[in-house]
Amino acid sequence: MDVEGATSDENMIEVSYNDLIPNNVGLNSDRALKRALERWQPKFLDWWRTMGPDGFQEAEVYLRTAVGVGKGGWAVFDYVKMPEYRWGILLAPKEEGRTIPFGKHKGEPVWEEVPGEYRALLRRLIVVQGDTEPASVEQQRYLGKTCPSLYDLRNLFQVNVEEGRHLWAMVHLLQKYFGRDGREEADALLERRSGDRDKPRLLGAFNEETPDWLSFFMFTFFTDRDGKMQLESLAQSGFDPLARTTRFMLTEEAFHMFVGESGVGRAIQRTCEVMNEAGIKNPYDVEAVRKLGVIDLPLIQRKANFHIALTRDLFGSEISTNAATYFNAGLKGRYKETRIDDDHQLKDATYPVLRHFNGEFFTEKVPALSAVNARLLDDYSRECQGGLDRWNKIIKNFDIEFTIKQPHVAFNRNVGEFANLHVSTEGGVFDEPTWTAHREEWLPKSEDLKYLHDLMKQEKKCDCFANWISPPRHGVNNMEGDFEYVKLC
Ligand code: BYC
Repeated sequence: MDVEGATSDENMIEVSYNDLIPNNVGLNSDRALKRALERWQPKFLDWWRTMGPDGFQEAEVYLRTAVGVGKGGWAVFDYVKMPEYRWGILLAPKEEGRTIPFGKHKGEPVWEEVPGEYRALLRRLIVVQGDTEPASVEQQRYLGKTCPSLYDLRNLFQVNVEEGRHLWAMVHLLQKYFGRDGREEADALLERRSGDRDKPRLLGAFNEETPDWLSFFMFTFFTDRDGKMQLESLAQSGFDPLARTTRFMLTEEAFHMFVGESGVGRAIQRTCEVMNEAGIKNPYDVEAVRKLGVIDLPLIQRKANFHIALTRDLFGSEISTNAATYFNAGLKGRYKETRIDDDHQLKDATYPVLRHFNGEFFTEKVPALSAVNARLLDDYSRECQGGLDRWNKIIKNFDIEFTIKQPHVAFNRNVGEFANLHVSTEGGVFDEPTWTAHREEWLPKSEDLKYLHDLMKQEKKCDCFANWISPPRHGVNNMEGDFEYVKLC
């Protein structure tokens, strides 16, 4: 791949690809950091080879690599073997004169070094963020074996290598700013394993399996969107290296959500097409729909219910002293903080939070500072709805009566306000046995998972797609339909 050295485009001049570790952080002038990262690199590659995509390490994949951090043209596309991907350390350009945009230090110049009093808090935030990146690669490790097309296989690998780059981004912060404990944390990021009882990943959703491609698309739609919201909140940080790092990560994140939204959309499209051709009007005639080898809409709804609830847990408790501390300290802001019209300190502000008491839901105005997580979750739900509306439009175009909905916010939660409740997708509060008796109406059941498992067969001919999914509207980087996205060896 031709990304040697700096290019003449003004958007790309900052990134050096001649170095062992591509970077725009002047690594050559910081020998201690360079050595630490070069020591970590073989451990990362070892992890990638053992925990990255299983069976595809030698395949040539048509991947994009970030080569600049400017507004236009920041990536190149070419065939790469994944272990040879140029994982780089890229920070968004520095904004001269930037001040801390929120919290008790609002208006002070941003920090270039870690403030001693916030060292532990910052390290925790960076470690939690960093832990999710390799976790998702581990979760998606076996999906290549059942890819519905080479186009989708390539997109999976693109997502995987970029999650790997996001891990590098967090490791750079840990090693540059946190000394010996930062180096230890960087090593531990490669030692925990998704789903491992003894050394699990830190957050719940990252220990779940991603057993099939519908799960993968749901994960990239719902869970990567949490990633986007959390990164956006960290991009507001008064610790400028974290803000600049996460700002650049966000440019890559958009593609991951595209993979999710378009993937589920293409599955819906195909189901509706096939139902129409066969003259099936009733989406609940699951047996007839499954006979045609596509995914019935009620199953898509159950999968969505599962992934939404799991992802909502990633926002932490709706009312959280941790979140208040992060905000007050200027470490983690709200979504699009600088566009919010208030004092950015939340001195007297309140925020309405949905709560529960004795079988009843009610809204309570609580100090806005303690409701930062609740607000982010509300922003998230609004954003998700946009995607659901687009999926529903596909269904409507086929004249099929079915609407994919977000379940009630208290449905199937394990973290926060509603953790110990048994709530239906419609918001009914039940005792545990009643809830369990209805569980299979709301969440995928074992026969659903078996059906999906049996449906997913690898399709590796160029321009061919598994029966359950429609082709995309456009190829990657405008490539024609018969383009060989992955050269399998
Ligand atoms: N599972 O006050 P609380 C992404 C812990 S995704 C297990 O409720 P807080 C990506 C919490 O750590 C985005 N434990 O919540 C997507 C705390 O423990 P400690 C990842 C959980 O702290 C796809 C305790 O419960 N980034 O990037 O306000 C592919 C009480 O905490 C969970 C971030 O999350 C859970 N679900 O908020 C690849 C941003 N939830 O400290 C990548 C960084 C909470 O008492 N992290 N706990 O031992 C944060 O901002 C916050 O840590 C959280 C939690 C939002 C996660």
